[in-house]
Amino acid sequence: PKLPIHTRSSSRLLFAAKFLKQRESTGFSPAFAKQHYKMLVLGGGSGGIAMSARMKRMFGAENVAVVEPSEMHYYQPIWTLVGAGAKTVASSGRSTASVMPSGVKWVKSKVQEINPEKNTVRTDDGTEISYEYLIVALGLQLHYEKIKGLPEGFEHPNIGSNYSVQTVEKTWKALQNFKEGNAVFTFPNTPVKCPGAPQKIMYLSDAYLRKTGKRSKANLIYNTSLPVLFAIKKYADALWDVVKERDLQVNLRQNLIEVRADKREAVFENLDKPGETKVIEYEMLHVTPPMGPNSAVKGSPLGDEAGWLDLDKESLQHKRYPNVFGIGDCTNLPTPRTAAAVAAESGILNRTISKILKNEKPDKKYDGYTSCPLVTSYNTVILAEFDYTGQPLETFPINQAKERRIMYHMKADFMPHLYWHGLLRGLWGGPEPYRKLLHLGMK
Ligand code: FAD
Ligand code: UQ1
Repeated sequence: PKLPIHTRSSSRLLFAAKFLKQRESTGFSPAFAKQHYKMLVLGGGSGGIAMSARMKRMFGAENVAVVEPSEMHYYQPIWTLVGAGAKTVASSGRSTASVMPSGVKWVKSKVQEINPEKNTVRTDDGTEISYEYLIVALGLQLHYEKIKGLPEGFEHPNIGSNYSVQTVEKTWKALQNFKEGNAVFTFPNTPVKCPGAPQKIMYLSDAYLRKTGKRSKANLIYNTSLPVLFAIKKYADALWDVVKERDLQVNLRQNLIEVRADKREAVFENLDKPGETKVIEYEMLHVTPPMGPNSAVKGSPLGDEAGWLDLDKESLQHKRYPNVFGIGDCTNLPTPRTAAAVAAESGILNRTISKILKNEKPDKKYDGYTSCPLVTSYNTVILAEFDYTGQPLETFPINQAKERRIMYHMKADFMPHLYWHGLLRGLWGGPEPYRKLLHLGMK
């Protein structure tokens, strides 16, 4: 005999519940799962967490979700000091769970596809998430594999890279093991995040080798793809003085194309003389990898020709999709990619979104503020700060191109607190108000 309708449907329900429970316990979300959020944030790095904290205040926690696959969140700027043995790698990381604003949904998977025509995002486990507003904060991608011999070359000693958590401690090992010969530092032929970092580690290595009495047996070489030491003249001039004073060799337009780690050879191409290459034998090699846009952005209609998120450089709103916004390293904003820029952008973007919600025009404009604390030794920093115009935009009413101890303490001791407790909680929007205060009464 047929079961009464209600019994049949309740047994089906029971089956469905069991099925879902089983899927949940294996960590698998079924392909048909669908979710909707008023505000969806892609990426839980510096920009993603800062914006999710701000969006929680604007939309309420239950209306905000962050898609981020990584269990750990890293404060990358400290890796410069980790590579030089001045900080531990453990101090750079906290669990993603601990930095996620409470009540905000953490979708622990990877963005596979963004479809701004349909206002949906698909993750690598097949879940489709729809949104009303989207913030893209996916960062950029490192491409060690674009250098012949890498990443497998990292299995050998004497080579390190401050740009990834897997290789940053290898820099410090290579430095400690240094006996005599060439210490080589590279800068790739692509945009990079924190463009000062590739040379900061050279200054720290120089200081370390002097401290340990090995400097006279070392030849420090900075091979950069760029035609300049630093893009902003005021700071470039100061850095050239440092380079001369410390007897460091700088070669412009030299691009690392191959590492023969077993023979400790690095091969560079001369970007001004196509086809001309040079092999340098090294005792220590620090690699800054080629970098490029995030593949999920590049593979979507949100990217510009090169694949960077195509934003209006003042409002941080997408150029073609008005309900899409972006922040940080994944964007095509014409200013160097740094956490300091993310801080300034987070304040502007918050303002832009609040205006859009009220059907008003964005008013506050991002000026391109970015900053690079150029660590020149274990106790000095040149604090570069500038904007879209390439003009210095300094917070403190002193000449920041001068090497200063106080700025080293700011970088090493104060910045991490400002990051974890200010930026990530959506409370630090960059130093602009303080700059204005500190320059009161001045020109
Ligand atoms: P990130 O913080 O890199 O976050 C991107 C997030 O997106 C990551 O969590 C990643 O897991 C996630 N993601 C990627 N792909 C996907 C996907 N498909 N789906 C879901 N999630 C995804 N800045 C300074 O201001 N000062 C400094 O002194 C400084 N020094 C630096 C030194 C080094 C060695 C390095 C590496 C960086 C330094 N920076 C510095 C730069 C700074 O760390 C970055 O600019 C900043 O973290 C950018 O933030 P973001 O949110 O754009 O990207
Ligand atoms: C900054 O805001 C920031 O983000 C939190 C950094 O990243 C670690 C920086 O390195 C710098 C320099 C700033 C700017 C802050 C001040 C106080 C000048």
